[in-house]
Amino acid sequence: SLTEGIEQILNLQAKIESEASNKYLAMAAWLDRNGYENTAGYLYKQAEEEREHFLKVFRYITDMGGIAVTPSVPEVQQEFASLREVFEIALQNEIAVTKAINKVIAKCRAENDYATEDFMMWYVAEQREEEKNARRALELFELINENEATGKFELDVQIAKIGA
Ligand code: OFO
Repeated sequence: SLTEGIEQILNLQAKIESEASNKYLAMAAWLDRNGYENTAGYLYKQAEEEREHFLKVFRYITDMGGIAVTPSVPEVQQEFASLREVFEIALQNEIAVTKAINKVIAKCRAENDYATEDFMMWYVAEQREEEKNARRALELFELINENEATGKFELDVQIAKIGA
């Protein structure tokens, strides 16, 4: 079973994962309509992965006898200044999600909920990977000049390979 505090913070995490999915979806759509079809595909896939992260916490709450609350759907950012800005925001979002996960784990420790702590370790590993990928995407902007004629195209191709 879950304490009230753990149930609450897990529902918050579910909401955060669900929002992460919507944020990637909006980014993917922006990329798509601006000609970046490879990175669009990459972020559509990320959107699906975040949806899975959401469902995984959501179902854990019910599996543990708690009440999983379907999160509301807030507005997300739809417009971006550039390809680079998309990935800068993606990295910031991933860092924020990692912090939220760390808070869940801190709460598990405070309440001696080792089952949930164990469950959350999967997310710790996942975040490590996702932050690394977002950082790698930004590194590519140091290697490929986005202001050169073929730079944007090359970045679109190379960034999309990160997640493959
Ligand atoms: Fe849910 O893995 Fe990133 O945010």
